[in-house]
Amino acid sequence: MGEAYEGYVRLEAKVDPEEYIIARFYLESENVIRALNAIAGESSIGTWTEVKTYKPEIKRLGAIVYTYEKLNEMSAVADVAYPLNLFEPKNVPQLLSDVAGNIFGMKEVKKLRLIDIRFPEDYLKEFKGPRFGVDGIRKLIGTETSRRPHIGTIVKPKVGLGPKEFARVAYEAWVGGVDFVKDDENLTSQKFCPFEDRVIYTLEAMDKAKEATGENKMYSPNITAPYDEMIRRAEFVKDHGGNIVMIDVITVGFSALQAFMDEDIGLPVHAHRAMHAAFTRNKKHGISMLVLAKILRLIGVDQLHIGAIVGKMEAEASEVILIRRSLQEDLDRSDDTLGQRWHHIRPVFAVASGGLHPGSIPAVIKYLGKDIVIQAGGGVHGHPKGTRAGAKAMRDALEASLKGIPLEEYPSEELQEAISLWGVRYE
Ligand code: CAP
Ligand code: MG
Repeated sequence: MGEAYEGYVRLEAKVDPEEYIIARFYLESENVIRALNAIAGESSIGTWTEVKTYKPEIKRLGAIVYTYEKLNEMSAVADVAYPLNLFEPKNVPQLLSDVAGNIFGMKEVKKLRLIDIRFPEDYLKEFKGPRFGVDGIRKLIGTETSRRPHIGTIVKPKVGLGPKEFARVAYEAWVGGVDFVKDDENLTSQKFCPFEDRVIYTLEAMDKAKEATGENKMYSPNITAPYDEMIRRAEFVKDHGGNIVMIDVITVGFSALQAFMDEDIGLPVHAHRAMHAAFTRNKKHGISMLVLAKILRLIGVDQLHIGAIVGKMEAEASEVILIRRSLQEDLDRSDDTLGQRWHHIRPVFAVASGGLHPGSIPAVIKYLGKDIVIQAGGGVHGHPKGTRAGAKAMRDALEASLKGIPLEEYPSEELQEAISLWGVRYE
């Protein structure tokens, strides 16, 4: 080991999962064993040839392929153990440069997908995880006892409304019955809707909506920007009485996200995952959403988009269910994963979004349970009677679903109109 790409496949090795970070890969290669050696070598201590600078004691930092299963002559699933000393504590960019770095581009592999990752307690302990998480956000809305799903909307059109129009639409949605209003991922601070104006008007509208409904509400402005500006925007939201912010967590980058969390600004973070599908979607190459979700829980986002199963975005039910579980539960190996115990790291509120409408709610709850924010943009503002009616239809659909009443039988004009337009999904 350490000498070119050889000696990393060690099926006899005893691997204590508390002493390694373990990564599970799917790979395709003309020579599976050579590829496994290349993957473990390049992602730890090796390179393509022997080097004169190598010292035997460096071997202890080498990754170990301790189990693999060939699916056919040219593909396999393998578990690779990375000694903890290979990693700098609490440095997610470094973690990814290691286990998800050069290896995706090596000639030895035709395809490579990081399917799963498992962190031992020693690695987890440096991270704080979500400061609010499921229970913290439930406290803000007042659903600690009912434990019902939260209903949200994204103001639509995605961009184009001015600050006052935006605030008016948000008000209509809150009064209609949603708990949570958010900016879209591509709305930040464009000329037609400057961030500060939008936040001021929308938080004023939120106060009025709280008074009108007697309910707590949340507004999540999108603070995505270069780092310093992101901090400035978060402080601005806080100073104006805001109670959550949204970040496009992939496009801002892991370094910015980690640093932002360490500022401990005191607001929960709604994580939008725009761009994730560039590397999560291909089932044979890239990084799975499960891995991404585990990393984001570690870094500490409080709400995370996971896919809606019955919506407009590609999402396989079994995968989305597993992602939801990994955000909120400990997993063990019988789940056909590497397992994960989360210790002190709090659960994350999962978010189902993308192409949803009132009629989607029974299916979303069936698949994803109640610790979920169910969001609809088009499915609220596209209601024939407008935003307030769309929001009411969402809330009525939630009530009906929680009471086990078929939506078609629920006495709500707004809901019935929504169903005639978009239908109902029970699964
Ligand atoms: C939903 C949404 C979200 C998607 C992204 C949108 O709007 O705001 O960005 O949910 O996908 O713009 O599409 P609609 P995901 O309700 O109008 O579809 O949640 O899977 O990351
Ligand atoms: Mg969006």
